Amino acid sequence: MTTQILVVDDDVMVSQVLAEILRHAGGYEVAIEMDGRQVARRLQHEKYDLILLDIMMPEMNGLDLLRQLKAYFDEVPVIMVTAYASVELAVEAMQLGAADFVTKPVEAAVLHIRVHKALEYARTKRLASTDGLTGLYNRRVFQERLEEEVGRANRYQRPLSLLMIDIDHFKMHNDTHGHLWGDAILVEVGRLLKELCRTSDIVARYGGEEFAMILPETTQAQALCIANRLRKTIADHCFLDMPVPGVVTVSVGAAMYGAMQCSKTFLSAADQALYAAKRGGRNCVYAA
Ligand code: GH3
Ligand code: MG
Ligand code: MG
Repeated sequence: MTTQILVVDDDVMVSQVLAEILRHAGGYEVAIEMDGRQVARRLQHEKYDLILLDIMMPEMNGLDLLRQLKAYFDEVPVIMVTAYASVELAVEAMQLGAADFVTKPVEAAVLHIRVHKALEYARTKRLASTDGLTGLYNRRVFQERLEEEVGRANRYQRPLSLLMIDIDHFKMHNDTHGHLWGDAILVEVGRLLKELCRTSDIVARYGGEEFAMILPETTQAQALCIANRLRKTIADHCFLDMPVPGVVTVSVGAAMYGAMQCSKTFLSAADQALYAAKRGGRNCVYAA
């Protein structure tokens, strides 16, 4: 798959030159956006592996745009393009989370190296934070994010909920159809979970056939509603060209964060609710 790069610069000459340098290197597909205000909207529909971002633009300051990108599209590395005289701004950008910066006039060899390094770093980061099979966050990221969200819920007295989701009789799927079939079910369940949640929710593969979902700003009633929607969607889904639904089902345990609770007891509450759902007959949702 070719690497997709978005060049954001209001100067038509500069953006053309940057795009040409990258295209000439080969292996990159380059798009140009001259209006900084359009970038966030573009990223919602188009997938980019890297962004080259001009610091000085008339409609929107590059640093403000960078803040926005880091808040909503943190996984996409951003390299700032700056005039030689504004290196302080580039330093500020690095503090805000830019992957790197290049100064104008941009030298082809320098740009190649910086882009290559930023892409490599993003790849390494992705490998360290996601599960290789489903592409969801791994357990380590889940634990970190849970700590963060528990801290936030405590500080600002905000609602926070947690779902533990386990595929029912998964061993039987493996034993009957083989592990590749089992793997494909895991991928499909992961995809459905991701599709059904909000962008602010955190979906992770907790272990084998167990998934976890952190739902910030979500009350118990809302969490149960989401959990039931997930459960029903999966139960109604036809997996892997199987003509009948109901082949794969999940049990869900839901817990709402209680003031001053630690992340461990919060997680344990959701886990106990999950076991209750298993005892209660599976393909159901139980609250802690
Ligand atoms: P329950 O309804 O009680 O959850 O039963 P279960 O069969 O789903 O639970 P159990 O813990 O007995 O079995 C889980 C199985 O998941 C066993 C393990 O081999 C399988 N598993 C774990 N990770 C993977 C994986 O990455 N791929 C595949 N194919 N199977 C996996
Ligand atoms: Mg299971
Ligand atoms: Mg299990």
